[in-house]
Amino acid sequence: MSELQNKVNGNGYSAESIQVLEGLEAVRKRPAMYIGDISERGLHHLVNEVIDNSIDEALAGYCQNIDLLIDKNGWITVKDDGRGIPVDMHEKEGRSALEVVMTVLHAGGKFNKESYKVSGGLHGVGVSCVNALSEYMRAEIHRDGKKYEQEYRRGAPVNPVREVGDSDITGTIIHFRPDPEIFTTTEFKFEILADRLRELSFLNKMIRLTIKDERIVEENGHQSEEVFYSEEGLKEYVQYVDEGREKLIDDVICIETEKAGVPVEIAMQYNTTFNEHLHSYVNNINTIEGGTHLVGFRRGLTRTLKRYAEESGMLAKLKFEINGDDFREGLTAIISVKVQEPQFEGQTKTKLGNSEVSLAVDQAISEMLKNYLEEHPKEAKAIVNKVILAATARHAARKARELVQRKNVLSGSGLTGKLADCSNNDPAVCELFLVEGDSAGGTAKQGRDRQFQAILPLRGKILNVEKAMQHKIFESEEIKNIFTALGVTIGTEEDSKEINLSGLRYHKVVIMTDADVDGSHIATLILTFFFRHLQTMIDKGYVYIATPPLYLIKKGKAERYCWSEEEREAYVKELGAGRDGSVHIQRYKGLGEMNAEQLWLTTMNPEFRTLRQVTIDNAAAADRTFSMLMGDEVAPRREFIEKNAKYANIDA
Ligand code: 0RA
Repeated sequence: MSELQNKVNGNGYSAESIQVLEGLEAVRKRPAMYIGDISERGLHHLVNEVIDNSIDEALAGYCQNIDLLIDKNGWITVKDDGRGIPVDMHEKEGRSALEVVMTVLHAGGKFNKESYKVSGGLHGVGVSCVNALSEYMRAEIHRDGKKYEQEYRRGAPVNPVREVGDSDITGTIIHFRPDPEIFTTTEFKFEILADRLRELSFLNKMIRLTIKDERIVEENGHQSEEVFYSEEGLKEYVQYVDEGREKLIDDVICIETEKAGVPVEIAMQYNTTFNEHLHSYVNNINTIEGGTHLVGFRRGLTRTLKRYAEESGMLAKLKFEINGDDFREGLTAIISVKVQEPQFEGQTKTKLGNSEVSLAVDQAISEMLKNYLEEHPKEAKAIVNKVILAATARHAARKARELVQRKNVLSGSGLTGKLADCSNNDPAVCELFLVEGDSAGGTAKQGRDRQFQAILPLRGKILNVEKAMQHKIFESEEIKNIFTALGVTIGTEEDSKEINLSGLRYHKVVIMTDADVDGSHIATLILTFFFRHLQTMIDKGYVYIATPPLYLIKKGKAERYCWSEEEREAYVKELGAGRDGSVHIQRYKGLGEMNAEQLWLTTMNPEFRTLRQVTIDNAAAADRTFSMLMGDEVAPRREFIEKNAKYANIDA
């Protein structure tokens, strides 16, 4: 009999509740099936799951404040001022409604039928799942002038729901400690949680969300308290994401409506950049793979703008076709829909499949845009001009691209002399190192395992793609080299941004730069390039950052590499500095200071190296970060860099 069941029986619980707990036992056996994974991402998912319940209460109109606390032990408390989870007897189950919500899989939604439950985590698993994966949980309910409480261990109630005092407030307080037996890490990151709250505050206007971190953090500049509140929702979200970009028109175009029973909210704005930035949500979940709502948005936008442009006569002189991409160049838009029974598809289950949503969004955007264009002729003209510019640039880009691809065909594999390729040709095991500078590139070529590691040296600062037009990107020697080495082609006749990964030759691409300011700038430029043009490679987990050591410490025959100041101090102490013989500390400022053997040993050898996988936790936040770091506007960039010493929001 399992530990879980033992505990329950010890408390005299019935056979029925054991059945229920078998459900939670399943969650503990296969946690990844319920929360995605058991690493940092899954861990933070627990918090999202709990907060989503409070958001539902807020969307139902009963809750205005949600407070998240990371206490000094690193444990979580989520408090809301809603009605409080009901504690009365649940007739069918024969126990408190609270206990049912906390211990029965998927009970939360079913149990309150009239509630319009649209929020709910990625997997929509409910708070009972969080309970199952917590070594300890406590629910505190304020309701009907009383305070009630129940505690749980690994999902099993420790006691029945009990009244513990009087109360003059209402609400729900959930405290939990994730189970270290389940998770590979139980350390919560302030930034990840704060980003999610910010996102939720924009997606659900007029709810006050706060976060407070009581842990002692040594780093400077760490903010331990933030409040998120958005009066205007998506409109402010667009302004937030686009803060670092120059506006084409002043207005954010917005709509909040319901079409065919589907609530639709859209906010969009044109800026002077050359990329499109669409972020879409279904029931507060970021649909990174898109889906029917995005299809409807694109279709409605293209049709409405095209009709306006044609009727205005502005396209008369244009010698080539305008395509869908052209209408979205420099467009930032956030689309949020609420769907009663969402069907999520795709690799990461973040692609909306419900066909009825496409028409709803299409109608919403068409109506909003048609009105806007009619009422704002000056702005409408600026938008159409931007579309024409985009079409013209696309034409130029195609010519440049064709030239590159033709050249590749002529020179056989098309690989430049710079690439030192590996001998294996199974992409699954092959690695491409993008190395800063020819000199470090040379060292890496000597040090590598040529069987599966390829080296492409890059000259200093590559093109800042954030500021460049499409055709410039294909004219850049370094970027052409990266595309060619990867074996990735981009753009077809119909879709100039389609990425074709079928020829991809490496499933690990490792960015290897010096561990100094210049090096991290170069790494950021390369990351920006991947984020803007090859994001699917990041999504698939193919992009990594190498971590060369900062120090080599020697004393007599003993030597050790160190990756941080703390490590260095500890080792110097361990060697007993100053007692006998001297300790020699070498600081590596660049890759070039290591010889081939050292570089292999510390940074390239899979047995000893640490690669940091680049992931995107929050696409809209990353979008903003890249535009802040690499965009045109200087003031927000300076402010951003001052606030975030490193890459704050890029979880690299
Ligand atoms: C079911 C019914 C009612 C409220 C809730 C659930 C509820 C759940 C959560 C979870 C976190 N915070 C929450 N707040 C409320 C309504 C009961 C009534 O009619 O008063």
